[in-house]
Amino acid sequence: MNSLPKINLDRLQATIDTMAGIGAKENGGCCRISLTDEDKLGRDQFVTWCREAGCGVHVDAFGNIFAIRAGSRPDNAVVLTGSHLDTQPNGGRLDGIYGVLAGLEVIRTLNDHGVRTERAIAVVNWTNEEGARLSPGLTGSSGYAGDLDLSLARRIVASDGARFGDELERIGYAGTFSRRALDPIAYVELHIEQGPVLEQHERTISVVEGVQGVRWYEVELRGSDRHAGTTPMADRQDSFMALARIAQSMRQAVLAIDPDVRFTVGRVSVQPGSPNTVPGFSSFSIDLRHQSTGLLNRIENVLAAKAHAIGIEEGVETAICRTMIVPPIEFDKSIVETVVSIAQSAGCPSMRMNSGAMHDACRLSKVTRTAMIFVPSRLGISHHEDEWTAPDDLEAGANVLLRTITSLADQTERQLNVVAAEDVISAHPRSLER
Ligand code: HGY
Ligand code: MN
Ligand code: MN
Repeated sequence: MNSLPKINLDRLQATIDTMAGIGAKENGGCCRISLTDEDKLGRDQFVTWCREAGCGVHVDAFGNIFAIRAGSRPDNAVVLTGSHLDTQPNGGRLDGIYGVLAGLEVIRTLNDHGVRTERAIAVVNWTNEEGARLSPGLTGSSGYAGDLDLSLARRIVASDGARFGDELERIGYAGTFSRRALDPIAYVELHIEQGPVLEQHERTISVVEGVQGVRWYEVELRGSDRHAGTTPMADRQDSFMALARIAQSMRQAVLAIDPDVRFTVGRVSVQPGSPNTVPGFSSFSIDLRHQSTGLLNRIENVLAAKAHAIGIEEGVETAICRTMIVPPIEFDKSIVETVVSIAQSAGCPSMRMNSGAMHDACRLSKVTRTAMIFVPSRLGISHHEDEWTAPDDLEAGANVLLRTITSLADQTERQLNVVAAEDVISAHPRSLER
């Protein structure tokens, strides 16, 4: 394994820079929101690079792009890696992109050195991981894993009124590749941490053991439009004032249950949006995260109760709807141990951790052995243009990915199962539940 080649950092960085130029923002970040014109340009560039690297490129009905480097065995049991090329509105240049382009760099490196793996290696760009415009996120990976019907996905409406299915066709990425044509024996996703833990612990690599649970909600408040000057304050059904009270009281209640919960209101709509009309309709999104399903269930009831009670006080009708659920995930123990030993043998200071961010890997873990590798994020900043990771860390992460992927691509099914069975016996059970 030590004789394996190393990735080319200059090439990886140049590739990331070129991708960051598509949808570039003034402060070094990137806006390449899923299924926009910029997303199409980013996808086209990725496809060009993959073809130049000798890969077969395929697109499925969710717009997921698979670039496949053939192995020496004729079956379709590939080792899959990748992430997402779509960004947040004020996104960085690494969130998701690093994992996709490091996967491409693995293939380029194997090509440079004429390394043939037994199994094929595939790099995937999942559609709409972020869900910034078309909510919920993880759309492509959810569809691939069988968690989301194509007909439902195609009807997802963007915040600007566009539909997922129409937009996918518009940018030319509604494909026909069948999931059955690709049978991954493992999925390994490389990502930036997006939080401060690795930097605080002065480690280069995180071997990710699991991901906390995530739930998204939409809350709708219906009052009545009225004149702002003539309607006495006591006679109003002001949807925005109800919204403000509900959001505040939800946050207070959630933090009283557990200060470790993450509660975010990231999108608010107030209608009709005129300064001199009392707004009759308002809505807002909630992103809620924690490691315990039981606690998330409890909080969900509290959120519904708060909305209902304050809605009555304010004279508005309330409706709360859960739009996404990603349960807490534990990754495959055998691959986690493989990554631990590869990071050790590569001399990378590493640690195990759970992910605060959600990832396509959460969905993939339902259908194949899955694990993730993190590298540090400067000051833990992400979903911000200042997102940055030191070049040495980008290089270390990509080299650990290279070794992990090639190791899995050359293991037989029996070897994989033996490792898994040994782990079941020796591992200390570590529940994500509290
Ligand atoms: O929401 C998330 O955690 C991810 O960055 N999309
Ligand atoms: Mn991401
Ligand atoms: Mn993100």
